[in-house]
Amino acid sequence: MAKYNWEDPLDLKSQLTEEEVIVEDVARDFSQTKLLPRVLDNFRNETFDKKIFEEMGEMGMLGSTIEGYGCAGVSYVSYGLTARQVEGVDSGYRSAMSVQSSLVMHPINAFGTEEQKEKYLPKLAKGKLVGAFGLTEPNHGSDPGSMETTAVREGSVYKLNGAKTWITNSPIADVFVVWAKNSEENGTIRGFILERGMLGLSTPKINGKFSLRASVTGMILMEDVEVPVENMLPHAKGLKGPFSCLNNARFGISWGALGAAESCLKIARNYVLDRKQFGVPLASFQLIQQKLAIAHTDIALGLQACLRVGRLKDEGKLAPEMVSLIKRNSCEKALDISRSCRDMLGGNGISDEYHIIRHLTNLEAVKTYEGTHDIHTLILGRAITGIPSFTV
Ligand code: TGC
Ligand code: FAD
Repeated sequence: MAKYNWEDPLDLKSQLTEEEVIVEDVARDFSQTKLLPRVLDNFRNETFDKKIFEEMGEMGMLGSTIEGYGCAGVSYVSYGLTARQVEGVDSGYRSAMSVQSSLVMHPINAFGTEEQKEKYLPKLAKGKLVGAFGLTEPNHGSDPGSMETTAVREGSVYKLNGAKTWITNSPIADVFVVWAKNSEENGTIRGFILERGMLGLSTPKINGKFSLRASVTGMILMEDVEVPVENMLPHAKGLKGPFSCLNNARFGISWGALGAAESCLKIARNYVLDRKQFGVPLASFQLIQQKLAIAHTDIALGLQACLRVGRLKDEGKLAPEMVSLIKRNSCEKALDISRSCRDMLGGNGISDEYHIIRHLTNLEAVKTYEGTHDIHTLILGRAITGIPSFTV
């Protein structure tokens, strides 16, 4: 009979390849030694240390699934395990990594020319360049198909006009993958690579977030920005382009959110074993044990689902709805877990010294970005019934 290991109840580790175990160990070590010591300061002061990109680059954590161009070329399961470890420290750091890897490097690799790949990918992989992804607009979040940003061809350039908002990394980014409607093609959505310094481009920071304070978020404002025609991504046409990037990022979030939940559970478990009320440790009470058991079960089942989807993705058998299923489940469960772990710490639960409240407020945004919880519900509803219910 096997012995039950509460830290890995369904023996996830035994289902990983040797390479995946090593990748996760490296990511865990990096996250605990390089990220954890910074997080309280970054979160309290709403700052982000740009050096983190170079440090992640040195560890092969940026664009890690890409083959060549200085990237590690590991499996999507490895990418998920890395997100799990990074988000175990803070969702904001995972955000920075996800955007660079899935939303900037992936579209350049999948839809770009050889020249674009050679120009941008090696520097993005090393964290020498920082990227941002502009899809959401002030008037169009869940419905990016209605975007207003335009690209108008004038000789050797496209002129871009419009505004993108809630853009991770934008105030510190060097390179921007921006989606716009191309007037030459009846408003077909196309991706363009913009660079900091282009005239008419500005990236104001959004201040005052109560969530993801260790990640920098801003806008991308474009007023007649002249983008050379060779900066258009030639192999992405229509919404499929940005949506296929979202499949990768949402997959990483599914693992990451559960990484944050695992951290909350570990902190709460230690706390209730130590803290005594009514003469006994809190961990002796049945109501406390029930909270731990629910969190523990949801994490174990959620991780198994992420692993299954990762294996299918690596085998080229992924349907995008599978990603909606795990993104929706992981974020909802992680948020519930963070709330019940916060509760187990009583008053101390609201202090950032104990970390759980930070994860909790982060997970509010994680549940919203990359498709809100309800949008993923509707994607699954459409798949089940065949009836799209996004509009009346
Ligand atoms: P719909 O008609 O369903 O589809 C339009 C075209 O796109 C194709 N498609 C996909 N392709 C690949 N992967 C997917 N997941 C796809 N989903 C759809 C589809 O086949 C179709 O292709 P074609 O050839 O027939 O034209 O589109 P719709 O306009 O009805 O929209 C449906 C809806 C609501 C599900 C979609 O718009 C949606 O997912 N909305 C949510 C928006 C969103 O997720 N935004 C994320 C912004 S980026 C971000 O949040 C980064 S945070 C990062 C961080 O900090 O970690
Ligand atoms: P809305 O679309 O206005 O939704 C508001 C509410 O209405 C939600 O509850 C939603 O579920 C609901 N709703 C909307 N449509 C329907 C419907 N059809 N049926 C039922 N309910 C509906 N975007 C980027 O492009 N790049 C980034 O890097 C990026 N980073 C982000 C970082 C942060 C910290 C945050 C908070 C957001 C980021 N986003 C980014 C934007 C994010 O993707 C959007 O916030 C998200 O898609 C939701 O859009 P919205 O905020 O406009 O909300």
